[in-house]
Amino acid sequence: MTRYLALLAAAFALATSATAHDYMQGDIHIMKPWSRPLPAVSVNGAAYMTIMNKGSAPDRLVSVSTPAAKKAELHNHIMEGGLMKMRPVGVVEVTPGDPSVLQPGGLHIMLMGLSQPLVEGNSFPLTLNFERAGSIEVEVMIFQPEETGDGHMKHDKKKEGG
Ligand SMILES: [Cu+2]
Repeated sequence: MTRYLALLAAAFALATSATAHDYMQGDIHIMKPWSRPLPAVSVNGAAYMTIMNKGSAPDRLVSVSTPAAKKAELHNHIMEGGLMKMRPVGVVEVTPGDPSVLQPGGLHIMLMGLSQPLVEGNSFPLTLNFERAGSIEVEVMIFQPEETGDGHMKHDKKKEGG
């Protein structure tokens, strides 16, 4: 009986940590940091999340770092001559009442020079440095997102050259 209860408690803790995957520090609220699983041969990856500012003063995400990659950069996708291209951005503005959504095809955290394969079900730590809220460490969950079918995530891989 005691053993059963212990197992139940462990299962509950696991379920809770998997669903409540949010982080709060100061006015900053970070929701569901995630990354796509990638084969071991992949050099670069990307991390996504939603960042909300619950305060009244604007904040800015100024840099990121992770032991999972040699270098982590803030990137955006822009259309240039009919092609989607990635460009580093200096900072990500986090405006009160206007969530900053990092997602495939848009703003993202570029992981350059992966130090480990991104295996589905695993996770890795990522530190986000904000101008006002300071440093926030989150755990990035690795999973394959369900296809949403809205089409805006699509890349033209032939034109982009990979
Ligand atoms: Cu990028």
